[in-house]
Amino acid sequence: MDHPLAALGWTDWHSAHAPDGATGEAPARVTAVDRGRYVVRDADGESPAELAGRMLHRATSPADLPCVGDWVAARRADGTIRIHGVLPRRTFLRRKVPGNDIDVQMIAANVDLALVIQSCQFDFNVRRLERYLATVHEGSVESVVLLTKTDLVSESELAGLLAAARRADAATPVIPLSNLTGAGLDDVRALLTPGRTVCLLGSSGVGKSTLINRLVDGTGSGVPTLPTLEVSRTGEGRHTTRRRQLFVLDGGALVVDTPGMRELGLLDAADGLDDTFSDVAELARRCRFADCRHGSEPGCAVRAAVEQGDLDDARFRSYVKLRREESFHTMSYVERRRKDREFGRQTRAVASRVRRDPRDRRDTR
Ligand SMILES: Nc1nc2c(ncn2[C@@H]2O[C@H](COP(=O)(O)OP(=O)(O)OP(=O)(O)O)[C@@H](O)[C@H]2O)c(=O)[nH]1
Ligand SMILES: [Mg+2]
Ligand SMILES: [Zn+2]
Repeated sequence: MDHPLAALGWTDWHSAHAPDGATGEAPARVTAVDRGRYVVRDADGESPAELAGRMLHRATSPADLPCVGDWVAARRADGTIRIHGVLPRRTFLRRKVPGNDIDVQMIAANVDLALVIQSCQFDFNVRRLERYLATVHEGSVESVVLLTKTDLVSESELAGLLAAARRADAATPVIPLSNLTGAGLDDVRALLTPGRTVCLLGSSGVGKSTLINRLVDGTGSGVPTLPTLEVSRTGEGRHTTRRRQLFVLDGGALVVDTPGMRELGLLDAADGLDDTFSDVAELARRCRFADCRHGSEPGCAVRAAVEQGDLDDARFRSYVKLRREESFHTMSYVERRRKDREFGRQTRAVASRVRRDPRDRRDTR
């Protein structure tokens, strides 16, 4: 028999990996996060929730706190719901925190399928597509690319864009879509099976919220109509959606709308890159040196492929650039965490000394 929470995306994996909760704790799914306030959903419906103080205290990175799509251990008491822990994440979407800070930010968790969306009209960029797909694959999330606003380009332009998008990752299907005419909508609907969690990703203005509105149109669903821009020719970058949110569609699929992201910094995504650039990774296996950076090393199979025209030069350069960025962020992150841990050790050592010898206390002020 199906788990009672299967309709909300709970799987056998979650049953197998959930730790034994304390009595009175039950799993609930986070559907929205807004400046420290949470909304969770279980079989009884949606309710506001707050973090147990201990959780906030113990978190050492934003990634330790619940994000949309997370399953959490929730406890009801005195009319409020408190979140006592984040249950293991089967999959995740995350990025480097924008700006100079080296830390991870969770975009969503327990996502089965990411719809990576670009608009044919102002937004199309294969290099950015590669970046998004690397992030998605790093978190073990399946991907489909949607090219929206096909109503604004000619058939031959569209054919060119589709071919370019397919080259970003040979294993990821690409669906052309117009929210205006409805062309391609059935192909998207076919992906929305009951209990499947689908997250929409892409720049501001590509039509993410408009698509969700189209999907719930006329079904009498409990999902509210999402704010989008007035129908406009471009609709470029206005950041209409403000927060990530998970909705349950009438057909039973779970959809996460996200605000358009300006930056998608790669952190700890080497496998996701190699997965997306499987053609380059395959060639790299034939380089003379196992740690070849495909620069000036002799016997580099990747550069040889570029020279022979077997590998697109722009794609090669994109790979090298993303690899470099990824390893820089990852190294900085590891270094930062090491310092945090050392600092933690020092403060704990001082604290235990203080407990042993109260005279030491003045030193800790
Ligand atoms: N012509 C055309 N316009 C579209 C299509 N899809 C969306 N739009 C328009 O594009 C604009 C932006 O759409 P939104 O759905 O708000 O975009 P979004 O991706 O949710 O943007 P953020 O919430 O800012 O991240 C609106 O004016 C939509 O009407 C489409 O397929 N064709
Ligand atoms: Mg939106
Ligand atoms: Zn090489």
